[in-house]
Amino acid sequence: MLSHTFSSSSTFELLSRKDTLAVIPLVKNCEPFEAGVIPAGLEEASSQQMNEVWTVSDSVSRGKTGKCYWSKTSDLICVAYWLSKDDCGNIEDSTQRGYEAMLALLEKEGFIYPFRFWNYLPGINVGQGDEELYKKFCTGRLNAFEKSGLTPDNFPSASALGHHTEGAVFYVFASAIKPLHFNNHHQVNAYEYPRQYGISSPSFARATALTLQRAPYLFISGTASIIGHETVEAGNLERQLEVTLNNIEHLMANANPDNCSLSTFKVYVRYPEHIQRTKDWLMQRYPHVGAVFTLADICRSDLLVEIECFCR
Ligand code: 3EB
Repeated sequence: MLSHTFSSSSTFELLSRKDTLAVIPLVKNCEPFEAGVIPAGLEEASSQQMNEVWTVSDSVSRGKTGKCYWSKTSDLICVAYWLSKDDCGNIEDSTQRGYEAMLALLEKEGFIYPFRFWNYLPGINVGQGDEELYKKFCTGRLNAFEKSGLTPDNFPSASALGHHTEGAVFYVFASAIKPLHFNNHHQVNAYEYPRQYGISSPSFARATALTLQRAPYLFISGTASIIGHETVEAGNLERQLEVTLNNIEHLMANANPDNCSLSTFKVYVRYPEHIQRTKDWLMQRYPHVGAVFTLADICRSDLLVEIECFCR
């Protein structure tokens, strides 16, 4: 059983539990510390002490191989890889190297199916046109996927956000059994976005389903106010929330083979002044879904909010 919870307990206490796969403290630093903890540079929106916790029912082993920090059970591995401030000076090459290292470790450990990636980068919207940092990250990621033989129909679900500190982190969940990836019929497949969004399209699926030890899960990628390939409702927070949740509901209805239910939201809000309105909007409509709110830059500068989901 995999579960995703939010806890204000200390990171050390959470890590001391044998069934903790990963703790993601929502803190400003983005650097490795010890296997199983992933400081990702993302701040909790109201500066509360908060950790995201992924818990399993087996006992977890943890370790470090080269620059990869990992934790695993018999059917699931989590691997994290950090870039230093200097590495981020050449984000394209550093991303490619990082992804290659993670994919090589997955292969070596026998978890050959990456199914969910998170990417947190500094200055994600810095640079004009094709020079934007996010777009260079996309090229590095695609190069690594192509070198490893991963084709678009096998691209995993993902989120890619900007934090406000130095360094970057990528982390991935991977399985030994093949997951099922889905797209959203109301959106152009991300890996087929037209040229105007960059030299290399973003390499991710909209949602990924998999069953571990007979329990089904659905991971929904970071989802935003995009229809077709275009941002809609630029400048309007509530309408962007509506389109975003319509996209999520479409995936719940059409990309959800085991009929999982929404369990948690991880919400990324660009502007601090939008936090309360975002919380109010979601609390009114989804009171039973656990949610954590972070301040982050979304990879298109006209997007105000992005939401990812874990369903079980
Ligand atoms: C979008 O739908 C919004 O590059 O890994 C969402 C989720 C977005 C993942 C990624 C980007 C990524 O295009 C942005």
